Amino acid sequence: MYTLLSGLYKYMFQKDEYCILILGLDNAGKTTFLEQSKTRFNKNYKGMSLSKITTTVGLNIGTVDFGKARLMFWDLGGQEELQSLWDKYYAECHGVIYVIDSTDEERLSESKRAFEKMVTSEALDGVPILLLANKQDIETCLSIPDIKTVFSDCASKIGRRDCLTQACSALTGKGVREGIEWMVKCVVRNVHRPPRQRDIT
Ligand SMILES: Nc1nc2c(ncn2[C@@H]2O[C@H](COP(=O)(O)OP(=O)(O)OP(=O)(O)O)[C@@H](O)[C@H]2O)c(=O)[nH]1
Ligand SMILES: [Mg+2]
Repeated sequence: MYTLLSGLYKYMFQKDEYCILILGLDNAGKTTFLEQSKTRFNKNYKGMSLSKITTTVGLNIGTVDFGKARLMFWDLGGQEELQSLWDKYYAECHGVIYVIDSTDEERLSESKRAFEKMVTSEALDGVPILLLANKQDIETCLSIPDIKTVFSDCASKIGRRDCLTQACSALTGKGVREGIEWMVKCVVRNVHRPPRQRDIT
């Protein structure tokens, strides 16, 4: 009887919380992606105007619920001097969304270097990674195959964890739902990083 009641309590008043880091170079579109996600998935969220977003110096936080799962997003600043802060969050996170500016061919190798450094961190072993090829609404952007080719030599470092490259426009919202739904599926099935239980009363 106790087990039944505690199970019912958990079902009704607790969420499985998963922390998702949003990383990538400055100007990639991380905060725009976070705002777009909050607006799309939270019915009563009155989003800020996407054009008013400025560069992130600290940390932006946002949550999105998917049934019993709650994703807690941590959006960090991508400027070079802020990248040294990224690894402080690795041990606590359940998934990483790595945002690439598909229009910035010049900085693509810089983005790849930052990605490689991140993905080789032991504290992120087995954590699913979503590579978001952002700004696909701009006609002159690099295609997904082009980006995959540049990142292909990271394959051995990515290893056997879940990893997906997803075309996206944080500005228009295209690809945002697909990316987040994929991430939910991956973090829920990853037994190596169980969620935190959070009361929602
Ligand atoms: N066209 C287009 N512009 C975008 C898209 N996503 C973001 N932007 C623009 O790119 C610029 C940077 O966006 P942010 O979301 O601030 O980038 P960020 O990655 O959070 O940057 P930092 O906070 O400095 O690390 C802004 O002018 C956005 O409007 C997109 O999908 N399409
Ligand atoms: Mg930002």
